[in-house]
Amino acid sequence: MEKFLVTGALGQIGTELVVRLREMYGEENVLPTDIRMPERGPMVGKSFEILDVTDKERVMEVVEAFQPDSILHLAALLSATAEENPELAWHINMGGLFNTIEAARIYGTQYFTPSSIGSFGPSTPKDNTPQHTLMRPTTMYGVNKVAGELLLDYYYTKFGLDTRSVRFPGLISFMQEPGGGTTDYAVEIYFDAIRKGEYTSFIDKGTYMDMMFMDDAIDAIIDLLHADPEKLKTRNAFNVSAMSIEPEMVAESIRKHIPDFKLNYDVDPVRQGIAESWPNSLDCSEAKEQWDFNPKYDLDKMTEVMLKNIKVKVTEQ
Ligand code: AKB
Repeated sequence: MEKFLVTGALGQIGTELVVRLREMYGEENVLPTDIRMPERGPMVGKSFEILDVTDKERVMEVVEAFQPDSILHLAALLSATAEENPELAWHINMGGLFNTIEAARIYGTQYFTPSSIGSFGPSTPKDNTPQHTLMRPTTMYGVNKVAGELLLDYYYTKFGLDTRSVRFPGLISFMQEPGGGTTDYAVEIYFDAIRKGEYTSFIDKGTYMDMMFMDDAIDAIIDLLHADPEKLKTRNAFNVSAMSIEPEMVAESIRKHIPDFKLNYDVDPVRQGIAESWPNSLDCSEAKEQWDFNPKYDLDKMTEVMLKNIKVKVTEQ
């Protein structure tokens, strides 16, 4: 049975990825790690390691002890937090990536880490952004993501490391709210729709960004990890997305279930600036051609699942 080590396991992606991997491969074959122990949720009381990815010695120790087949490195600061503290972002995002990819090289594991739409910048073509194009981001997060993509290519070419990655758009989930991202409005809006019947968006009307429901994101990671290596020509990161949306479109979709839902705006100039430097929509054809990327959720289907599950969550609280 394959074994997976996950860093940043208590984050938005890790929370759902660990559950899915454990369902597929068994609890003993998936080791979640993070800088703190889980206090609630499905990881409580199961095997878990405290791991600060900037501590190289400890990264090596945990990898050596668990002997994973794949390292899934998720620990990172998101775009808005990284912009508030660029030095810390460099330390965590680049330090963590370097230590974990080195561990993958030394212990001969497969390596996955997500890139992002944040790797693009204002000079990138905005619509149907190609897989291979200008990448000159103007945020620290974007600089980290481009450097990360280049490292994945470097380790693949120089050391033959089995590197795999995707450029994730905003990820939308009800299990774990994100923190510090530019696309977070698209998650908050659903929680506030249930809790308050209204939402004040920090991203302006008409600002299009790519998004994807978390189920599709988890499928994408697992499918890419198992894709035939012979067919993978892209080793830095594949464009992936399920929808290109802006706040009014999400509000309209919510109103199909909550007709009185109100959307207000109080635009945050920092996050708005970041959003405007990112693409409106991505061309995902290489992911479709090389490993059959095929997201299942469009906006309305996602809205239905989000509202239903958040309602249950909020009622139980
Ligand atoms: C963020 O907004 O920072 C992330 C991302 C798109 O990488 N969700």
